[in-house]
Amino acid sequence: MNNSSRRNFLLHTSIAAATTSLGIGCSTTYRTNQITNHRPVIISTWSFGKPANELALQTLQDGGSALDAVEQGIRLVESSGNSSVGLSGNPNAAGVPQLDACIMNGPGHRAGSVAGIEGVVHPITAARLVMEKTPHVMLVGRGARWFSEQQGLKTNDNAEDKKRYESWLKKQKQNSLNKEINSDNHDTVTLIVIDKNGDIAGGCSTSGLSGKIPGRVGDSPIIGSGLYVDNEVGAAGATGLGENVMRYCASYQVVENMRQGMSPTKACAEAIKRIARIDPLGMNLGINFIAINKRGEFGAAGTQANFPYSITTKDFSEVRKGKALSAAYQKEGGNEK
Ligand code: SD4
Repeated sequence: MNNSSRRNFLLHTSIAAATTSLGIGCSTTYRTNQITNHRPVIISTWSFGKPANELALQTLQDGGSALDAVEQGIRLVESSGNSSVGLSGNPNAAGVPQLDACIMNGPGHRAGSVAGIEGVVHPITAARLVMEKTPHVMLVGRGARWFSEQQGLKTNDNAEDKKRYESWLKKQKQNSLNKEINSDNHDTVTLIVIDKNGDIAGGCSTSGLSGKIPGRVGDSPIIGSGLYVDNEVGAAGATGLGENVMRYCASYQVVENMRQGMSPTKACAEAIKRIARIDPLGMNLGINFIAINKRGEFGAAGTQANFPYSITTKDFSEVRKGKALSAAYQKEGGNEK
């Protein structure tokens, strides 16, 4: 395909995708008297999510959609020099940061993702463009990079910073590839927004496990694993060892738990307990979840003690601790009664 026919293909397919999505719209099953005045609410993983939440809130206040807010918030983390998000993220075993990201919009139940993408400054925007401009959900590797370039996204191939790689290598040299999978060498920004009308959007962005085998893809770009949004019920997202999330479609499970009536914190905790009952690792999973329901109630839980998550509303913006399942109970959880 030459460049112009490729462009035509993308244009044609984006029209097809837009047309298809018009027919899929979800209607809410929540009665209006269940809606509280919590909204808008923005929740994200880790303390570095707080400035991202605040930018997301500003985006809403400036008239942007929940989806715009998610994208802007995550872009901030991607360009903040974070060691596990964006091109400043830790490299894989070949010295290259390979990035994963996804985005999901509640209205229309649409999603886009990129995995194993190299040299693209804002993978979250690439994921959004996959959702909006193609009939596909996921693009990987060189194809994802090619598509990003076609869409005019900023690239930077100097991210393979030799010094950074060497210093990282020095720290890692006593570890085998398997040993490197631990809770100290990875973090993901997962950010979820519910706007004042109750529409929900979410996204994830990460460089994944540092020192991963090139081509390894984690849970973050996998819809239902690292993130799931259901505009009728709520949304959930993950951070931690992707291998222990993606084998259980865990974010989907958290949302389904909320559908059954569980609060967000309980929904996260029960999903983890369910995995731990089956998994040979037991509670030693290295996984954490955030969740929000249609009413704007939020919560978090993880196998990590003191898992920090960030929460922002028009009244406050702060870092809280998720409910810890494998450590002594502390004052944790969300805002549910
Ligand atoms: C992954 N879940 O690639 C990501 C990494 C992460 O906290 O979230 N770390 O497995």
